Amino acid sequence: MIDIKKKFRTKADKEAAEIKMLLKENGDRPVEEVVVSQLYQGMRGITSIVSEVSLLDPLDGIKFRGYTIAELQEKLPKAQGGTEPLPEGLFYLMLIGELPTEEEVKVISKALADRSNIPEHVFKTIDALPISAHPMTQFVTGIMALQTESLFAKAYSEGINKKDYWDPIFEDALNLIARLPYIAAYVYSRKYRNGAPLKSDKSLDWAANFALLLGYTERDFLKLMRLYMTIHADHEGGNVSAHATHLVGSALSDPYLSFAAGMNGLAGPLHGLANQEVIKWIFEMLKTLGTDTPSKEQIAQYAKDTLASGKVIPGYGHGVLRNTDPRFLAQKAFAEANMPQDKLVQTVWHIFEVVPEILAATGKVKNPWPNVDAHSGALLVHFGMKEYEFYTVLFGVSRSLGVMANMCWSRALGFALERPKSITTKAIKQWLDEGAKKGAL
Ligand code: NMX
Ligand code: MLT
Repeated sequence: MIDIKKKFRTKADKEAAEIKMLLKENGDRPVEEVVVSQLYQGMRGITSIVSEVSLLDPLDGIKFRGYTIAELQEKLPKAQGGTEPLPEGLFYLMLIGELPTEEEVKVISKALADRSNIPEHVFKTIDALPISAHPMTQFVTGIMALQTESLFAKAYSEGINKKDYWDPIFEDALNLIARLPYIAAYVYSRKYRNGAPLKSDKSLDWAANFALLLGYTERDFLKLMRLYMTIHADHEGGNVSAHATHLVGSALSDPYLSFAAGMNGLAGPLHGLANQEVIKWIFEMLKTLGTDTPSKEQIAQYAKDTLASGKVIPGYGHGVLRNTDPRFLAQKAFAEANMPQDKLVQTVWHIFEVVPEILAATGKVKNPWPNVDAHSGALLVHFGMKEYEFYTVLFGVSRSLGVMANMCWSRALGFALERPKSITTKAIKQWLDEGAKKGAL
């Protein structure tokens, strides 16, 4: 681990020097034009954040340090006898910027296993919530309770030099990633398994141990968890969970506080909660239609009725993507290989065949194609995890890999407090009037 940390510092020093030069030579150059409508449309398309660990292409989807998901599936180390990449390897790639060796992945797996102890008060804090509390509420409460362990917060209160911020941030990031599966599994057991004690095996890789903690031992479920934890890890810096983590972190809030903020964003139905909404929508459809094998015509009518009642079709559309999400396709390929006859999975595929055309016909939906959330639930249901309110917690555990790697970079590069300018409609009108008078607009 010491070597990986040193490697990170060396890479960060080099990059910091390059950024300094880039700013010296190009700091005044305009990036792009921002039009008035973008201010009212969630800043869509405004390039304004630097995140080094992944980049989203509207057509090709996410690339982690330049590698697509298909490339990661081929190039990242796998568990013995496994078919899917180890998410620890992706974390290494995001952190260091190079593909890891099997040995380096083992070092990360072991470091995470060694750091997974959780103080008792965290569980007691979760226990103070009613069982009925949403799993995301319980998960975030656990993360907040764990903030007592922040090494960065301690170091800051003791007067750490700003040049050294990255070091306790790095340690906190690793500790948090190591501990999250235990908090998530505790919430799952508490809410759905009568508080059955958690079983773990620290010799396993991070995702496989997480599966075990959740009480799932089937080999194919372990494979699914490795895939799931890899594909949900990051989606460049502007999505709500990554951006919220980054924003809060820019105030030098520690990784626990920052990640909790990101998770509160992930818990929204237009973002990560969409994975529960998808399965809920499908289950309601099956119930309404009285069948578990709806025809494409029935699905099409149900989708049209959903739109007519002023609701979104969950799992479809995206703020940046303009094509079928490769994360959807990776899950589809997993299902084709492992459960092609599953009725629910087939329904997901039939929805994929009919919904894009219906959304495109509205004339307003910019991306009628499925996103990552359209497929994930059906895979989980196949293995018996039907408690769909828990799905966003799984997404959150995976997202820690990307946002924590990014946070290490942000502090190592000394990124500034994020504080964009806001404006009133009155001020915009004034500016437009003055521009028109001067003939400038
Ligand atoms: N079903 C119905 N209407 C939609 C959908 C959809 N799946 N997607 C977009 N629209 C509507 C959208 O509500 C907006 O309507 P209005 O003008 O009446 O406000 C219009 O189409 C234009 O929206 P877009 O510019 O295409 O999408 P935007 O960038 O604003 O929003 C999402 C992106 C992801 C929020 C949107 O597509 C959506 O609500 N999808 C369903 C929820 C979902 O699957 N979210 C998960 C995203 C992935 N993730 O994990 O975070
Ligand atoms: C994500 O994985 O964060 C989602 O696809 C949302 C996004 O990128 O905006």
